Amino acid sequence: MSKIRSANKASQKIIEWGVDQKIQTCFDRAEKMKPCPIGGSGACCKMCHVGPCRLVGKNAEEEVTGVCGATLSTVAARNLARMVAGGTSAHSDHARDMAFTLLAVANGETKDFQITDVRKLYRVAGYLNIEFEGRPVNDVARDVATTLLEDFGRQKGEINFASRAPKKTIERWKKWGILPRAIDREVVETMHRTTMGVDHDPDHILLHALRTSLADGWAGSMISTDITDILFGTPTPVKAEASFGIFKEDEVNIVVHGHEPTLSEKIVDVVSEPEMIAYAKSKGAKGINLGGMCCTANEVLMRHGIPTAGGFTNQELGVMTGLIDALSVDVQCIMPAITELAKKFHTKIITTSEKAKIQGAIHVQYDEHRAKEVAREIVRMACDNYPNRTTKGSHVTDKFPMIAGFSHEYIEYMQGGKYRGSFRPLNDAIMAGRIRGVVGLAGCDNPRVTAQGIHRFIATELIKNDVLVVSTGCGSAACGTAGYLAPEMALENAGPGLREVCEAIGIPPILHLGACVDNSRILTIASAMAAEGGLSDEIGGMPAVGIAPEWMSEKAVAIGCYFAASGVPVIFGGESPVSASKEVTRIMTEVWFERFKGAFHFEPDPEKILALALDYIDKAREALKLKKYEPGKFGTEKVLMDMAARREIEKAARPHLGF
Ligand code: MSK
Repeated sequence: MSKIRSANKASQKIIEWGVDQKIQTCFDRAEKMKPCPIGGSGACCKMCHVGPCRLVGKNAEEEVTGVCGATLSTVAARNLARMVAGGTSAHSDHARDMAFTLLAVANGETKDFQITDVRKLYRVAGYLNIEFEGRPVNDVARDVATTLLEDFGRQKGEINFASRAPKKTIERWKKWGILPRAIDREVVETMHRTTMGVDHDPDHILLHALRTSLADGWAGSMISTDITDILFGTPTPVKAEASFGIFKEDEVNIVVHGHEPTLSEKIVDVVSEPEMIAYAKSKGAKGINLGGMCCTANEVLMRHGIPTAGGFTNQELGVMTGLIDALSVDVQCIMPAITELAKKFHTKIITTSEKAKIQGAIHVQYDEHRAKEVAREIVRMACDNYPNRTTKGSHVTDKFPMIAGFSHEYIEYMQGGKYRGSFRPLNDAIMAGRIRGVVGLAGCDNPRVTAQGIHRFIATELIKNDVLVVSTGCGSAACGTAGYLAPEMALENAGPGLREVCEAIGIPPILHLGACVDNSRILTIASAMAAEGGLSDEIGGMPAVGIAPEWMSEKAVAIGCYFAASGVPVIFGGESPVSASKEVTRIMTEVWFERFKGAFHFEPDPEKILALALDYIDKAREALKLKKYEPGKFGTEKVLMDMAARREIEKAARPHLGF
């Protein structure tokens, strides 16, 4: 029996098969490649070629500096700020492409995309003070795209969507000078400030890291989420399946992997075209089966119920099933190792973004002006490759049913229907102690721990403790591939208060909100809860916590920072990338909490992550003078309106709606 490297049984089976076959994966590489303790703790400075300097030793914080005199706290703060800049760039460059696609649609430059959700377009136009009544839809879309594109390059002023935050939250940002001007402006300034010989005050550096991260959360990520909803539809609950059993032995299996939804949306469209199916059949397959991986999976899962094979650590294992005929990748979280691995099987790895090529992959250039044509080319390549499939591979059949598709709009709707939707019932349930608090469970899965295992442990323990979990990214994949995103399975574990609320509305206690850019939905939900009243009147002070127990990406660090700056205490698993500096650790936990009511902790012990999260939630309840949480003992407020009652009201209001 080999070591348990993934908590996902299907993943573990494939890993064990790989060990027998002497096939190397990220799990083997993680074991061989021990993290550098100096870089890993934030104590390595390689900003210039006087160094690199290693600020190590017993009293390094007090006694050691780099050749230029930079202290350990300066170095650690600079390293963290650069991670934030990297993460913000990734989410926001994705958002830029979405804005250009919307502009191309509005200008009639592409026939392959349309505006699917006009209501959402109008909602976003409303946030931007763009007139929409009585105007042609494309004119409104053009104004929305153009206005949002200003959020990238504006030199002075404020990002547009900052106004969606609660007033008090905005006041804190202004007081501490961290309200972002524009995405590119803040990222460039981070790179400038952290280059050799510029900003040396760790607190000052970290404040700018927060400003940059806010440009991610309240601009880049929020822009991406909103435009994706406008173009492809705002998600509503949808049934799907998860894990490697989604692959079909007798069909052409195509997997979309990465983050950007534009090409994958078109692949979704073309796989059901009769000519494509006929083409697959001409190659001996019974049809075409589309699945996803990582966050591109989350995008097409949320809107179309396309099944997911899982998150980050499942990508190589997917290839090792021997069943994937084409793996089409776009950007972010794609391991370059997949091309070497694919040589052992028949899988074609296809890169599609002009920003991302991998040696050994076939490159098919995506172009939004001929998106369907590109999608068809990829599907044909997969079909052509089907006859090359051998029996080689670890064919696991496990799969789990799941429900995804919980946009913030749907969460509002499910609490009262189309005409009475609000966050009142959720706030009431929290006030009464039926729901103890809310946790955003986000972030990657990681081969340095038992992959997916900490997500699953934390998710189960939280719902047992009556904490509602909203999840995104590979955190959702870890829950989905365990069967936790099915109402029945998860409800067996939920505490009595949470179970009652979930049963009344017919939802799982873990709500899949989407891809990692969709953490912006959590900001919108928190703002709506603040506006609803009865809890905190700002995001800070809510009984809410963010947890990323297996994070690995710079994007996760940017997310952690924008939650902290918005007022949410955040706990990440694994070793701290700033552990070398007590001062930086103190600023990110104590000082940020005093200023923003948010904090950023790193805690490798899953039990301690859980205890710290519950402690934050209980202390927030106490500060808000809410009923003390006691399992099974609730206040007397009304139970949420159930689905049947909601339908009755809506039928009476508009019989043609047909909900
Ligand atoms: S894909 S950033 S491993 S969540 Fe968004 Fe997953 Fe983390 Fe990539």
